Order: sequence, then structure tokens, then C-alpha cells
Amino acid sequence: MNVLVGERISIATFKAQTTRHRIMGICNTDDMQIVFSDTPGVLKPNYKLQESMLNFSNSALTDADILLYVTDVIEISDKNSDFIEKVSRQTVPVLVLINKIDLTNQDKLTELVETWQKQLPSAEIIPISATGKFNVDYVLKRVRELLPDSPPYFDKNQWTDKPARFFVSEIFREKILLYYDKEIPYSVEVMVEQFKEEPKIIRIRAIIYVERESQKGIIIGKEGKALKKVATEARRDLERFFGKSIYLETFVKVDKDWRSSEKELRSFGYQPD
Ligand SMILES: Nc1nc2c(ncn2[C@@H]2O[C@H](COP(=O)(O)OP(=O)(O)OP(=O)(O)O)[C@@H](O)[C@H]2O)c(=O)[nH]1
Ligand SMILES: [Mg+2]
Repeated sequence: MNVLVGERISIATFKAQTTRHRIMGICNTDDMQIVFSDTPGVLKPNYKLQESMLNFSNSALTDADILLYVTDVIEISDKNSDFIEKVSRQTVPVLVLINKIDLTNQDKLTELVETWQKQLPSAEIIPISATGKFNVDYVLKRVRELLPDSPPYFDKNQWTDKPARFFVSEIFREKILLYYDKEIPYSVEVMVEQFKEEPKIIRIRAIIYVERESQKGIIIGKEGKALKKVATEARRDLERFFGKSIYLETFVKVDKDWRSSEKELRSFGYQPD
């Protein structure tokens, strides 16, 4: 979505389940508005947070005018057969984007395109490379051609549906995904307790929630070094994102088993109120 919109809206890392929410990236031109909607990857839920993530993915099936199903040259094509079955029953146009074609060769790609075409006969299969910007313009062209006429959904100046605090939390989560291993990033949620914009500076207080006491120690690290690194990197990105100096305070707290608590998931914005 970032490459299509031309803005860094969704965080992206090499780890699975980076995206947890449904995030809109709005493209405005003089005569058109395209609302892209990035969703979590499709998975079989093991705990309540993952159920909420799958609900976000499923919701795109009910309201999108065009469905862009993004796979890549590494993912096996029948990984999400239940979801693909639902995609095949869509009445809206479906584009299957096979991403990361920079990592394969022509023969393998041709075979993969055929496999996808068999699975989704009415879909248009488009090989792309998001990082290599290959075929991205073609995807945009097809989206423009396929979009139905409609009044704009959002104000012309709006570029996302999410508030500033959301991006603070996501930028933090990106750094946590990058710097901690195993279960740690998946056990973390970041809450922005204060976001106070002054003329020259934004004052932010962020709370990193973990599920257990032992994870708190790992997040903080020896002599606080791990947390310091993450906070420094996050602050640098936040300054770039908001174009202002950032004063950042970070705390780590335990919220036992928050990923499995309906109440906590609601307070973190994963479920409707
Ligand atoms: N080689 C290569 N890597 C890519 C390309 N596009 C994206 N990536 C990398 O793939 C990784 C995953 O990117 P994400 O945007 O987080 O992927 P996602 O599908 O949104 O994943 P989740 O949010 O975790 O479901 C990142 O490390 C990207 O840099 C590409 O065209 N070629
Ligand atoms: Mg993502």
C-alpha cells in the first residue's frame, strides 16, 4: 500500500504479522480519490488478538470495490485456501499481485502465474515488485480503470483514517519487531498516553505493554540499553514523520495476557466499542 500511495503509512518489517489493524491510505488527485485499505495478513487465529486481525482482513471482503490480494513468490499458493475460496466468490474485480518477483526467475514466475490463474480464474494476475517499483504503475492504472463512480468518501486533504497517536504506536511497534526476537514483539502493545503538540515540539508519553514480568526485563535490557536503542530509533522516525522535534518519555508495564482479553483488546482499538 505504501508504494501505491507514495507515503509511508503502514509499518513494514521482515517479520510476519507486522500489520495488526486495517489502515487506510487515501490518494487524492484533482479528479479522483482512491482509498487503499491495508489489512493484516490472513492467518488461522490462535488467540483473541489474531481473531480481531482476521476480522479486519475479512471486513475488506465486504466493502471493497476492488480486491487486491497480495501474495509473493515465496508464499505457497494454497496457504489460505479458506480465504481464497471466499475471494473466488467475490463479485468485485480481483487483482492478485504476486510481489517480490525480483527474487525469482521467469520460468518459476510463469508457473506461479498459471497456478494462481487456475485457483482464481476470474482474477487478473499481476507480477510486481514493490521495492523494485516494477509494475506498480500498471496496478494503479488498472485500479483507476476499475473503480466505480462515486462521490469521495473522505475530505480532499485527508490521507489516512487514523489519528496521529496511532502512528506513534505503530512506529514504536516497528522498532520492537526489528529489535526483539521470538514472542516478544507479538506480546507487545504500545499505548500513547500523552500526545501534546506545541509550536516547536511534540511531547509524547508512550507505554509499552507486555504480557509478563519476564518480558518487561527483556524489553528494558541490561542497564536499560535495549529500550534506549528502541526509543532513540522511534524518536528519530517520529521526528521525520511529524516534521517536528519530539520529546519522548517511555514506560514499560505488564498487562497480563492482554492478547486474550476482550476488554483489553477493545481498549487498544482492536475491537469495535
Ligand atoms: N525482495 C523484495 N522484498 C520486498 C518487496 N516488497 C516488500 N518486500 C519486503 O517484504 C517484507 C514484508 O513487507 P510487509 O509490508 O511488512 O509485508 P506484509 O504483507 O504487509 O506483512 P504483514 O503486515 O506482516 O502481514 C519487508 O521486509 C519488505 O521490505 C519486493 O518487491 N521485493
Ligand atoms: Mg503489513
